Amino acid sequence: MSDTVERTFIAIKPDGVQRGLVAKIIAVFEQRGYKLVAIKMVCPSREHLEVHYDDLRGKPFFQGLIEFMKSGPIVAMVWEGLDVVRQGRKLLGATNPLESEPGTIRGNFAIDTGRNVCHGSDSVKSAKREIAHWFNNDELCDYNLELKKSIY
Ligand code: RTP
Repeated sequence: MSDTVERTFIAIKPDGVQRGLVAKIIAVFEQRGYKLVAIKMVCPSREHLEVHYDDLRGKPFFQGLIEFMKSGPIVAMVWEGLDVVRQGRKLLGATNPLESEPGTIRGNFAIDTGRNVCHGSDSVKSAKREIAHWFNNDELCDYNLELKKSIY
């Protein structure tokens, strides 16, 4: 992978998995033209989730958030492409679903901040930390997207 190509960590939270939204969320990123370089279904430990959400430890909703994230499997993914960290957040929509625009994933599928279907890294620095936290290097695939690009 070239250093100039970004990667971001996107997770489909337990509510997104249980509501059968996995394929729809993947399609949003695929159709935009981003490249899926890693994917797995996981039931992470409390400790793993607490490290993932380390910057929110002081928040009143922290324990509830961890309980919710432990309530079922999560689909963890890494997506690659130009500006994918910022664009990924746009595709997800605002954290508070009441502020997320229709057409975004949260704007289409969520009405509750605590059940907002998906997570996306909020900066390139966070993305690097989160990808390393959820994936081993040998789980990240390098492949050529030329064939797919030529379809569009
Ligand atoms: P995420 O990490 O899940 O992508 O969400 P985010 O960056 O958009 O928002 P963040 O502030 O990092 O919050 C992480 C998740 O915590 C839940 N939350 N609940 N009850 C509340 O006021 C509240 N605020 C945040 C949401 O599920 C949010 O996605």
